[in-house]
Formats: sequence, structure tokens, C-alpha cells
Amino acid sequence: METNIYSKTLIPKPVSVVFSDGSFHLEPETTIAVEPGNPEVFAIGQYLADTLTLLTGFKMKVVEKSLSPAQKQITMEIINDYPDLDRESYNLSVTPLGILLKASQPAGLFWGVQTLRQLLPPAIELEEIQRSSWEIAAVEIRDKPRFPFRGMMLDVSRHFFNPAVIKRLIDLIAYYKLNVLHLGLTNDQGWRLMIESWPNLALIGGRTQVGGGDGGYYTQEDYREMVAYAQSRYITIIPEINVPGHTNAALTAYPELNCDGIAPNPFTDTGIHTSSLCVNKELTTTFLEDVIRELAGLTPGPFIHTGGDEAEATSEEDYRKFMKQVQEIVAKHGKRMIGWDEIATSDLRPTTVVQFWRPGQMRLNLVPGVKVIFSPAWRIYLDMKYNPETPLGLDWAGSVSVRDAYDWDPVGELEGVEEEDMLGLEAPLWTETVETLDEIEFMTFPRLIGIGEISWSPRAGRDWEDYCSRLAAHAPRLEAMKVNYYRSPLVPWEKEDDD
Ligand code: TNX
Repeated sequence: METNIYSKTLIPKPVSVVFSDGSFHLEPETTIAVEPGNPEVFAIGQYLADTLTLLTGFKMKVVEKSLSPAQKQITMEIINDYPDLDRESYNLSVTPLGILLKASQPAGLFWGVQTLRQLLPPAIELEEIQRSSWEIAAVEIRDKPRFPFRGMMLDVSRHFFNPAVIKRLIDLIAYYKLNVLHLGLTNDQGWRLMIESWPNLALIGGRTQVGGGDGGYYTQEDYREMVAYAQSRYITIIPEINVPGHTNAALTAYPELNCDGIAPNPFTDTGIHTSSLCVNKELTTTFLEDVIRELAGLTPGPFIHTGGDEAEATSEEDYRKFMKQVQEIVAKHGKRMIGWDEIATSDLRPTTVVQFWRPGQMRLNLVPGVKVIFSPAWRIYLDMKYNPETPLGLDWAGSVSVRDAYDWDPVGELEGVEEEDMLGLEAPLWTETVETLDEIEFMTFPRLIGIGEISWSPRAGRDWEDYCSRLAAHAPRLEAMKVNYYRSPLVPWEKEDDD
């Protein structure tokens, strides 16, 4: 087999890749050596060992690194003497004698492991033992992310997806070094998280979904488990409860939150509705306090998303007052608030984050300090059709081809917003038309892979043709992982039979 090829097809593309001679062979006796006394690093070593053991049939062992490293080891090291390494960066060195992965924090080691997976043949991702020569061409890689925030959003309100689907998605997005999964937990069509102090939100508000199906909700135990799983993949889950609009499901459960006190019918269609919490009622404040307190308790990460989009039934004055209050409550619980770009007209705290999404809204007047997450619908909305023939999806922001999602840069798109104002990018998948894991994968892959590269890799040198050939080379990987990706005709995929 020709060597060196896999280091040429890495996605996202590392900052620097230098090829050298020879290759490292994974053998049954290869061990993974880690820092002594660091359980987090041990867990990453075990994650790599489990992946490799499963696939090669070799029983990979994780051992404590000794002062005189044995040959033929994969070594993981935390180094404190590299001040230029940010918490997610890593250096990976492959020589015929061994593999050395170094980072200043465990997160960097974890991303380095993803690179290592991509340096092995695609069959490494198959779920059964392969007979093969596991060879990695010698290479030196230095790598660090461009943006600290690289995300995907899944709307679990319009259609509900169980924790197993979420875990699968976590594993897939980690492979491309995304580190945020934002869950849209509430909307008109469903409330999907048990709030113990307001149980009917989930019990009644979670009963149905778009199309009238059964819906569902996460218990707090389910939710904690998903958060912990995400943490083990260095992914932050951001919960969104959307207020004050898009609240029909909550109002069916607690009609007293409605100004007229009458329970509306559940929504199972997809139109834009004008439901709203009654923002001036005292009970609404109690509701917010309780929900945000419980959410903060379930959230180890720094962010809570409170929606705020399309609040058409709320006057401008009430909206501003309400947003001030929501920001105060979120801050009281030690979290930073994220809201859709409609919140930018309110008085924002410098810690608040604005998620930009709307076409025609090309200027945001931001208070100094306020950061932006970039999610322009016409580039990044995973629920937009790839082209007019795509059987799923919407098209209000146009079609978003695999090229549209990759061949652009966030800097320069939005007047007055520079690179240092951006936390990063996030690609939302709204699920009005998406009902199954297969459909999630079809809309997400391969567009999200391109978003991953824009978020991680340096802007300099980005090139569609180059990306496209690397993406084509990922087809066997995606197939080995059984991802139902869209074979866009823009990409020179290998023929299906040859894969
Ligand atoms: C607009 S994007 C919405 C969502 C819809 C989506 C469909 C945003 C903040 N609001 O409620 O699901 O368009 O593409």
C-alpha cells in the first residue's frame, strides 16, 4: 500500500503537516503510555485503546509512562512548557519507533486522537475486527483551532430524538473536532426536558411533535447522562429553552403562563406561531427562575441559550424589559446567556452572546465585549435543501450546497464584526422535516464537515478543490461508520463499488 496518503486527507486540515520517512506499525504488543497520576489522560488513553482493540483485535493496554519509554509505544503527554499552546492544541509525531502525542490540556490530546484515527486506514472505523496491516506513515503535525466554539445545533422539539441518537451524533461530530452540541429543547411543538418544579412542561408539553406523533422528553437522568457522554468527548452541551415566543407547548401545560389563562391546542404543524409567555405576569418570573435554576444545575458548561427569536406577539418595550430580566437570572446562576440575533436590540451584558442567523440583518450594534456565534442561514442551516430536488428540508434561505457551506469565511460577512468578536460557528439542524437518525445524518453530512474545517483550520490556504478531494477520500470512513451522508455530485467521490 502506498504510504503517506492519509495525512494528506485530514479534515479539518491541521495547521502544519510535515511528512518524513518510514512508518509506524501497530502491533499486538503496542501499548499506550500515559502520564502517571492523571485519570483524565488515562481515560483518553483508554478511549484510544478501546477504539483500536475493537478494530484490530489486538488487546491494547494503557500503561503508565516510564522514564525510559519503551519502543513501539503510543505515548500521551501533558506538557506545561509550551506557553503558545492553547487548551485544545496538540502536537503529534509519528516515527517508525513510536507515536508521541503532546498537548497542554487533555482536550488537545483528545483532538490529537481524532487525527490519529484519520491517519489509519478507513477500515479502522468498521465495527468488526479487520485483518490488515495497521501502518501509519511518519509525519509531524502541529495543530490548534482557529475558533474556540465549533458547534452544531439539533432541534429536538419539532421532532424528538432519544439519547442514543444524541450520543451517536456526539461521536460523529467529535471525529471532525466540533466541540459544542446545542440542543433546542423547547419550541411551540414540544417541551423536551423534565423540569422537576414544573413537571407538566415535559409530561403535557412533551406529548406530541410535528405531524402529531408521540413526541417524548428527557428525564434529568437521561440529560445528565448525555452531558457526561459529551464531556467524555470534550463536547459542551448547550441547552436552549426558547422564550418568550415559541412557547405553545409550555402554555398547553401551564395555561396560567398565557395572558388569557386559557390552554391553547398543541401545535403539530410547522407554521410560525405567535405564542408567547405573558411577560408581565409575576408567575412568568417564577417560571423563568425555576427553569433556569434547574437548567444551570444540569449544565457544567458556561452557557445557557434562551432563544428569543421571532417573539412577534411581544412589544418592543416588553421584549427589552424581559431580556434584561432573563440575562439577570442567567447571570445569577453563574452562566452566560446566548440568544438569537433578535436580542441584539436589547441592552446586553458584556458577557451575553448573540447568535447571528438572519439574512438581511447584516449589521449588529454590539456592546463592547459581546461575542457573536455565526450561523448565517444561507451558509450553514443544515435544514436547508442541498438543491431544489432534495427530498427533505426547507428552502426559505435558498439551497445550501456542500460548496456553499464550505467556500466562504465568517470574517467580512457581517458589518462591524471582526474575527476577535466571534466565538465561532454553529450549524443548526431544525427538524420540521427531519424525523429519523438517517435523516439527521443525510442533512448533516457532509455539510457539517466543511463547517468543522472552517471553524478549526486556518483561513489562509483554504481551497475548495483541495477540500473536495479530501472530502471524497472520507467516503470510505463515513461508510465504515455507517453514516447516511449525501453523495453530492459536486464532490468527486470514489465509485460506490470501489469503496
Ligand atoms: C427559523 S432560526 C427559526 C426556527 C425554524 C427555522 C427553520 C431561528 C432562530 N428560528 O424556529 O425552525 O427558521 O429553518
